[in-house]
Amino acid sequence: MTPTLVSPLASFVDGLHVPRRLIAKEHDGSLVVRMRMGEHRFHRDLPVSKIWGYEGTVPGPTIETERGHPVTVEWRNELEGPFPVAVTTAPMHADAQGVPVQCVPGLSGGTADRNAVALTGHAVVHLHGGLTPAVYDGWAENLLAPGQSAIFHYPMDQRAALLWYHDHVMGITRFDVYAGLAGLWIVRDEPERELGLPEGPPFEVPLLLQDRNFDLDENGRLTGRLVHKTDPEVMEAFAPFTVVNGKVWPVLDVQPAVYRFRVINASNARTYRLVLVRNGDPELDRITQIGTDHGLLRAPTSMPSEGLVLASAERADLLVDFSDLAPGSLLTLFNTAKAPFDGSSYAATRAEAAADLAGLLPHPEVMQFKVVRGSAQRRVFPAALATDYSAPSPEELADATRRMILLVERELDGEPNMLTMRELAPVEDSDGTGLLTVTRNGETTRYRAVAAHFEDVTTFFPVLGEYEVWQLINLTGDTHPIHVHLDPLQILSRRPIRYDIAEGGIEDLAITAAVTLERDPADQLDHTIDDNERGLKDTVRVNPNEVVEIAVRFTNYSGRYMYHCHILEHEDRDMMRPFVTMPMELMPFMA
Ligand SMILES: [Cu+2]
Repeated sequence: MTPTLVSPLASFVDGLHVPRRLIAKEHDGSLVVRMRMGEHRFHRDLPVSKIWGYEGTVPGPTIETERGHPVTVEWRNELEGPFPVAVTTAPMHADAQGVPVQCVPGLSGGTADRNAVALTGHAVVHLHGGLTPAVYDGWAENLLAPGQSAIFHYPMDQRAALLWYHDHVMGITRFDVYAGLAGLWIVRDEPERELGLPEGPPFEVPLLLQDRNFDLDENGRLTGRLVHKTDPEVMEAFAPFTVVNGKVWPVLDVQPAVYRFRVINASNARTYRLVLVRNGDPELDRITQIGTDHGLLRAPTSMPSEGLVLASAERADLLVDFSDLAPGSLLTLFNTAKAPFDGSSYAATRAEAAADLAGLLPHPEVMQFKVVRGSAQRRVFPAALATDYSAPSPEELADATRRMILLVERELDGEPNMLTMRELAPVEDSDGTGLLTVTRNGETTRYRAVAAHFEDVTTFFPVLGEYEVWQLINLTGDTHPIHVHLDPLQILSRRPIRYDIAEGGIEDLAITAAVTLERDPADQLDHTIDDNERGLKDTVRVNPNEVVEIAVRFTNYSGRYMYHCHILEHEDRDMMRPFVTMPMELMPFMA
C-alpha cells in the first residue's frame, strides 16, 4: 500500500474562474495584448503569487475570432523582472520517508537556479494551432525584450477550433509558460454554428489544465511563490497541485443541462487521463467528444473506456450532460495518469484511488461539478459533425515523401538523461556501427542520423500542397506529444515495435540500435488509435515501443517553422527541430 499525502490545500473551495473574453470583432479585428507582471491567487488559502501573464492574468484573456476575419494583435512586452518562479533541482529524488520531492511543496533542499533568477522577461508569442505566416508564427529565437512590441497578423483562414497562445522562447519555454504566459484562442465559423452547439457563457466553458507547485516559508507554510522543481532522476517538473483556469481544484455550479467544455492540457509535462465520477462510479457515458485539436470530428465519439487522455497541448471539445441530475448532485473529475506518462492503463472504476506517489500523482483530483437548481434542458445534437475533411487516400500517399524521426534518451554524465530526437536518412553502406536498422517482414533498412540538435542543418523541406508521411519511432520509456506547427496532421497508423540499443548506442549522430516492427513480448500497450484521434490533430502522442505514422500537408505559407515534443522540458533541451516549407517551383533553385 503506497502512503497517501494529505494536501495542505482544501479541494473544491474556489469557484471556477472563466478567463475574460476578448472578442476580436468588437475591436474591429485589432487587438493589443500586454505581457505583464501580475498578482494572482491560485487558491483561497494561498497568499497571492507573482506571475507573468498576458494582461497580467492567469490564464490570459480568451481571444475569440471568426474564420475569414483576419486579426491583428500588437503583442507588447511590458514584463518586469525578477522572474517570478523559483527554479530548482532538488538534491534527492525522494525524502527520508521515500516521498518523491516533486509530490510536495517547497524547494526540498534545492537552491534557486541563479540563471533563472536573472531572467528579465524576453518573450516570443506562438499561436498554437494557428495557420500563420512564418514571420508571425513566433520563431523561438526572435525575442521581444521588455519594452519591445510586435504586430502579428493572423489570417484566421482556418476551421473553427480551440487554439492557444503561449510563450515559445528558445531554452526557457518551460519557465515562461509556467510563470503564466498562456491563454486560449477560439476560432468560430458558420458550419459549426449551424450545429447549434453552446457558444459562450454559461453553457460553453473553457477548462485549461495545468499543474503547479508553491514554495514554503521557514515555518513550513505555503507562500504562494511558484516553484518549478525537478530532481536528479526526473528532468520534467510534475507539480502536485492541479490548476484549472488558474485555480487549484475548483468547483463549478452547473444547471441540469448539457455543457460544452473546451478542454486543453496546458501543463509543461503532465499527461491527464480524465475520469468523471459520481457516487464513487465513473460516468464516462455522460461525456461525448465532438472535437479535437483542429476542431470538429466527423462524428461524435464516446470516451475511451479508461478515460480521456490528453498530453501536453492536446485539446478536446466535450459535451457533458447533467440534465438528469437533481440539485446537489456532485461529480468529480479525476486524473488517473501517472507521471511521467508511458501509456500504461488504469481502470476508470478505481479513479478515486488513483493517488500514486511513485507515479508523481499525489492528488488525483482535478475539479468538481455541483448541480444547482435550473430548468432541465435536454438537447439533441446531430450525429454528423464535420464533412470538410477526410483521411488521405492511399493514392494521395503513394508517392508521398517519407521522413523518419527517432525519439531517444541520451545518457549524460552528472545530469539527468536527456530526452531528445534525431532526424534520419536511409543509407546504402553496411558498415555496422552508428546506424539504426529497421526490420519489417524480414527486410532491413539502414538509417543514419543526420540531425540531432535544433541548430543542426535543416533536412526537412516539405513542398507546399504535397502530402508527406512522417514516421515517429519511440525508443524511450515515456509518451511524447509531438507537435507540428502550421497545418494540421492526421494519424495514419500506430504500431508496436521492439528494439535493442547497443551499449552506449545513443551518441550525438551515431545511433547503434535495431528496431523490428513487431510486438515486444513484455509490452502491455495496445497501440491502437482512439476514435477521438481520427480527426485533425496538431499534437500526436507517441507511446513507448511504438512507431506512429502521420500524414502532414502544408498548404499556404512558405517559410521556416518548428516541430517538437510539447513536453516543455524536452522541447527546451533540443527535442525540437526546424522544417522549411517551399512551393514546388522554387525547389530547383534550392542549393
Ligand atoms: Cu518529449
